[in-house]
Amino acid sequence: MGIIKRLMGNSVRRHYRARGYQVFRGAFPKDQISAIGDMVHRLIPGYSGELRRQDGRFATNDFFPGTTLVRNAPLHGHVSLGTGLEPLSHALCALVTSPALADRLQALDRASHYTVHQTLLFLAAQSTDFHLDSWSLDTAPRGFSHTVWIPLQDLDFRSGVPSLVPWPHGKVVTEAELGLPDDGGSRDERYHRYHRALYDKLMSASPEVVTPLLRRGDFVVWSSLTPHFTLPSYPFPTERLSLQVLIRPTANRWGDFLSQPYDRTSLQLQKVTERFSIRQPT
Ligand SMILES: O=C(O)CCC(=O)C(=O)O
Ligand SMILES: [Fe+2]
Repeated sequence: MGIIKRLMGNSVRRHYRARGYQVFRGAFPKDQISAIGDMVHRLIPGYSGELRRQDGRFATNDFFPGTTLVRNAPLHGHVSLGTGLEPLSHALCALVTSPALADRLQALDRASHYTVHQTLLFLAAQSTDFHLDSWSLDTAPRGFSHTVWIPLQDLDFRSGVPSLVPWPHGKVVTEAELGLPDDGGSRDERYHRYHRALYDKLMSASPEVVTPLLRRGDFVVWSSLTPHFTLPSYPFPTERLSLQVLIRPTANRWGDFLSQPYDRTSLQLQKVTERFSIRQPT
């Protein structure tokens, strides 16, 4: 590796460690991103079949009332979508297993192989509440899995974009530290209780947040423990083509915020390139 590349690697690594997120500009060819965005826009809203959705179930498009804006985001589109959507699925797979992505993740954590656990294809702006992605996927110990968030069109402050609370990498605030019981209640209750308490704690310190305004070819990555939420879009609802990818370094064991570790499905890994494997959905 050349000296310039190594120095740049060191500076993004330091930034990621200190702040728990990193913006990469011009990482992917604009044409590649535009082509995917066009396909999504052209193929998904008019698709009448069932696709796997964010909740894991198969369902047809659910539109915001009176619009053609799809609100139930397709899940794992990089593995498969419906008949006729194969070119889109291949393009998503190529994007999330690209050397361009591996190079940039490697600049953050120096891992040599990554496993893609999940993709979510958002067609419309989300209204995601304050949360940590660790509750969906994390490594064991926590903090080393990444969320890669890739806009598939140019976005601005009205687009309903994710916003991040800068967060030291690997910093865990436990339920106990928030004064919460760590065994009472269902997972759902614990999720809501935890995030409410963490939110209150952060708000009491008047935090500054970071809202990257990304263009085609850029992406942002944040760590599993970095708190974030979605800003409102104007108008609402609005089209906002984007891809969320949950990725971990393959060498790390994995689980989620509560289950440390949990990795009982390692058998379902499929190596797709020298640097990426994909976890097959169950
Ligand atoms: O797409 C968004 O607005 C945020 C979604 C989110 O929380 C995530 O990708 O982890
Ligand atoms: Fe998230």
